Amino acid sequence: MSSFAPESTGSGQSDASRYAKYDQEDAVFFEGIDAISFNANAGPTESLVYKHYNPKQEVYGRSMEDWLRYSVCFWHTFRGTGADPFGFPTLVRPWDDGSNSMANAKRRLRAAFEFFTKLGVKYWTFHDRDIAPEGSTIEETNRNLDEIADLALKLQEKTGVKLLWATSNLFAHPRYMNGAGSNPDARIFSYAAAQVKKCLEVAKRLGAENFVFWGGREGYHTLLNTDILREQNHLASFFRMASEYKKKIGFTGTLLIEPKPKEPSKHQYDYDAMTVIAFLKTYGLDKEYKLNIEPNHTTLAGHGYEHDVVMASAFGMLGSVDSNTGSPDLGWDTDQFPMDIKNCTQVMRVILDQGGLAPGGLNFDCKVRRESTNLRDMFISHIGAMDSFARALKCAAKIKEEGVFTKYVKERYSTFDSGIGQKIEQGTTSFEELEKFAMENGEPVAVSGEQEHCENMLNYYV
Ligand code: XUL
Ligand code: CO
Repeated sequence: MSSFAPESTGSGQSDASRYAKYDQEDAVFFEGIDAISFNANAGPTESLVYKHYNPKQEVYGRSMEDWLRYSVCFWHTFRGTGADPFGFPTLVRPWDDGSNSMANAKRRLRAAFEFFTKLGVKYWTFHDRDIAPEGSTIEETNRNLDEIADLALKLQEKTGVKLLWATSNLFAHPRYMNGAGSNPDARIFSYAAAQVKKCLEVAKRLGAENFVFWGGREGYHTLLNTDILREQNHLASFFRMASEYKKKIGFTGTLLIEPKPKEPSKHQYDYDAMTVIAFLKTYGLDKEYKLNIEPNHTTLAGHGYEHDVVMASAFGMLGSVDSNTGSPDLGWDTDQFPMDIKNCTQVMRVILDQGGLAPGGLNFDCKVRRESTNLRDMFISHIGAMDSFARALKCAAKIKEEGVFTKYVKERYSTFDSGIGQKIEQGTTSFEELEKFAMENGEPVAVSGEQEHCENMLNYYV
């Protein structure tokens, strides 16, 4: 929320009748926008149509919708206001009175399910506090969440839209300013545990296929006041208890940790994929958790777009993807819709290689720009991103089918397939034997890495 902006969003007008029509069960929120269809021949100015995403079309042995498992996030698309540190909200939705009331929460949820349905997306994601207002006690907050979950369940059953994942917002409320699971105060640690406990129960009730932890405030701003070892020990205990409680209530969704190096904290413990994998292995939690990778976080960590997706998958830990992008010329989390086919293709290559993402998916943790103020921009942005990944799926499938990279990379490591290389891989040699081998064979000829050749090959497919 902006330091200049008022607390509430929307018009601030208290005329209840303006919103009353949206309280009806059969209310229409996106008038004039029909279900989005596929037309491969649509022209460049036609934006409310899929030109590549054809859900039932088979690609590389499965339907597009099976490979892609698209999901819309509730927080950006139905709680985003366009407010930034310099300006007021710009995204005023006709059904949203800007209040934190239960009636407003229900209107937003109904609008969301109409949106998912018209877009043709089968999954959604939310934070507990996106969908239901916080009360003045834990009991009141939980009652609010249960009442909204009742409606969510009804809407899920009516539309067939499913919950990809739920998560607890452990970063927005002032109580969490110094963290949740890594907070220096045990009373706040306990409060966060109570919040996650409830959210796991709700996730189970709504059939969530995963549950995400993103630790925006699990980190530090200065080392001068921070015991980093105790904080990470506590965080590991938090994750251990979450996993124990998941099993206790019979929730079968996968637990996922979403790495991010910084923002809002100066340094976040879940810095990037390899840091989280090392953390999980250090604390013996690597069988209980996988990773939800967001490429905009990867680039904030100073890596290339697909780096963390590749790393997590290589170690069997890629659970889901928050498929967005940053702006490489900016240094923060812009959460833009992914429109770069080459980046998307690199991600889809990994997903095909590991045989799919299920029970994870491609969740659009993306927001329209604060200048994109039309209701139709909500659709156009998602359609553009879905078409980008559908195109990427086709490119990646062709790359896999023709196998040029597989062959090229295999050949590059072929000295490890037999002889001394095979012994190295099998762990059956020693420095003494390797020294003897090196002396007998003389100076090895260095082989070109041929990066430009590889880049040309990629360009051929994209
Ligand atoms: C923040 C972010 C979150 C998580 C869920 O950068 O990506 O929205 O995805 O808390
Ligand atoms: Co995210």
